[in-house]
Amino acid sequence: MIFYITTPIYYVNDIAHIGHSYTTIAADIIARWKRLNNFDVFFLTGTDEHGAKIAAAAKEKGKTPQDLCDEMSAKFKEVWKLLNISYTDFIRTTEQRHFTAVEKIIQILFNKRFIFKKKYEGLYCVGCERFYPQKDIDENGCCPFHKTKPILQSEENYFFKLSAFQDSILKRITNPNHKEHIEIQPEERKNEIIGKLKNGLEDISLSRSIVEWGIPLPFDKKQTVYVWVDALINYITGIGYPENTTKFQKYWPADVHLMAKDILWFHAVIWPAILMGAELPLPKQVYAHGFFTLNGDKMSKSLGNVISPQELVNKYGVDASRYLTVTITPFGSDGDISWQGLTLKYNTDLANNLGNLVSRTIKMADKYFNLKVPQTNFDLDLVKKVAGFLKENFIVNMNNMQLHKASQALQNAIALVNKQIECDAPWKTAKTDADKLASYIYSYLQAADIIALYLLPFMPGTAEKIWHIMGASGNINEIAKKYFADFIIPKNGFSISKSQLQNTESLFPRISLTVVFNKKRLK
Ligand code: ME8
Repeated sequence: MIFYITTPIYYVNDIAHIGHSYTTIAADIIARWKRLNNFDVFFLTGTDEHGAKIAAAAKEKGKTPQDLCDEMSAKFKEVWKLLNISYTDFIRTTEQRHFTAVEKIIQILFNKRFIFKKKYEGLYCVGCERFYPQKDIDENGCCPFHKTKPILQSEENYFFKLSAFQDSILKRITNPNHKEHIEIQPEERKNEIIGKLKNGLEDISLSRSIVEWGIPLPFDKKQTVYVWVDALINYITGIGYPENTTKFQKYWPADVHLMAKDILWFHAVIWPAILMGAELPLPKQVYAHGFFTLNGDKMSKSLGNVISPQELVNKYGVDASRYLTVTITPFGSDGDISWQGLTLKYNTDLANNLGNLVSRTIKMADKYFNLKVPQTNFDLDLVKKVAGFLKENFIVNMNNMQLHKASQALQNAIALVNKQIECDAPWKTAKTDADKLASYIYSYLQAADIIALYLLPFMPGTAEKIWHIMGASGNINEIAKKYFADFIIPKNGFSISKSQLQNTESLFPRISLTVVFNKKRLK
């Protein structure tokens, strides 16, 4: 079973912020989930390094564009390492392999007469790297996204006959039975795309004569390939196109292109048109999640209100940052975030719910059995309940990219065990029935074990830590793969060691909200 997932390739004019890490962590969670389900996963991310925006950023910093790209793409890689992102490959559009792929695709489109020369005048937003038709400019004459005035540019460019693909794209998006169906998610964003498609498609400029920092057109070296066309092709370069046919055929078409709604149009319309023009299969799904705002404002460096992944990690640790980033808003919808909201969720879900379950179970094992819990008359009821609940509520949501719902199922499963502990009141049983007490605590350990397996995609380090703390036997990843194949509850021996007791305390220390209400950060 093959699974190919991509993130956008990010512009290197700036460093990664929480918006970029949102998409990348989400893709990582899905990639890890698929691996646990025994898929052969290819997970591609990378950096978008050409175009006017990058050239301008380099000039401003007094660097060559290539130096800026080298420096910034290395920074993106560092952030992904920090966040434990398990990508298969990291593509940079300045790599030779990408030049080869772009030249090949452009030449095919040219040979098939989908490219023609035309004089064009239009309003160009460098921030978006695109021309805007007058009707899409806002009432202040600005780009609807960047709120800056686009520049009137007049050029003789090569154009791509996007209009030729209008009907075929519409059919492929709207008809789920089409053999080349592209599923656009979520539904409301699909409807927006359909609406726009029905209004008609205009041909788009495919080259720039005034942008030097790009890939020269194979048939006219005075012009460079428009950065968006260049960028989209990364999805096939990354899996070996055109030179490694075996690898390319193994992974293409992509199962999911993941991104935010800002760039859905490029992925849902322009990319399929390029692929159709080149007679290549279309991606199976394009998923556009929502946009984060911070305390009600668009995040931007100029407003000074950007949350960086490093800041998050400093405050919450790696796994909690992964968890909070992807679960703080419903996946697919826009959402406003704040330090206060993140910390509240940290304390509720991680310190109080998950951390508490692990810590109280281990403490009881220590207090009542000196960490050696006897396996007498072990009752599986609670474990079966937790396992059944997760199987029913977690998996379906993961497979539908409803990450916030899947994580909520996990929280509910943890709460279920915590509630059972309250209800059993083992501290009372301790006075009367040692066998029953052992069976209680053993069942909490077993239930926490199952929870750790499901926690793996979201919090790989924490899941492994919990596994170790509980002294569960075997490699958690291997056991999880087996578990998700047949759902037979692993019968673990627990050999908890004294040294692990401290680790329990440090899993998720509570964070005081006063620390978060740093006046400088809040408006
Ligand atoms: O658009 N909320 O790169 P980019 C949620 N190079 N997600 C956000 C976000 C926010 N506030 N801000 C950014 C480009 N993102 C092109 C892509 S792909 C062939 C070329 C995430 O650096 C989200 O995934 O501007 C969004 O689509 C992407 O970063 C835009 O990254």
